[in-house]
Amino acid sequence: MQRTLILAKPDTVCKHVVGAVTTKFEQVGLVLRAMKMLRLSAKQAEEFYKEHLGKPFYGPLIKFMTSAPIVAMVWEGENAIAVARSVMGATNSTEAAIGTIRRHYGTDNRYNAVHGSDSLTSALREINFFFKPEEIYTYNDNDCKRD
Ligand code: IDP
Ligand code: MG
Repeated sequence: MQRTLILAKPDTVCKHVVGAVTTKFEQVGLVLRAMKMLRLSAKQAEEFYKEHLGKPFYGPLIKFMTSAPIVAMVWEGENAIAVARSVMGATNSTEAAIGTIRRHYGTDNRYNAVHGSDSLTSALREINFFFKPEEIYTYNDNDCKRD
């Protein structure tokens, strides 16, 4: 089983579509293991996106990511990283495939609704960035069956 870190970005929160976005991941069979709302500080956003330091979109990206709260989530499943990226669609919302989250809820290549880890290494780093081990929940479907 693989885990991936997903962020509902500030545009998703401000448009009140966190639920709709979350549903998309549930619909492809991924399982929610952790979730929290928070507002990134500039320092946190800079650290999170440090691989993009020096690129022209870095400054505006930090401004966008700190403009309102986000919702961080850990989703788990077979090939969770690739599955989540495929549900999300391409970085530029206008080029994302029809039916994807970014095509539906994003606006352009910055305001693109969601973040998703792009590799196993990033997923590990990004999950640890937002969650302590005890904030990630393992459970199975039978745990909440009626007696
Ligand atoms: P990804 O989110 O699809 O993995 P990355 O290349 O890792 O895309 O870029 C991180 C984020 O930076 C994107 O999700 C988007 O918000 C923003 N971004 C990427 N490329 C551009 C661009 O060319 N213009 C403006 N913003 C961009
Ligand atoms: Mg990326």
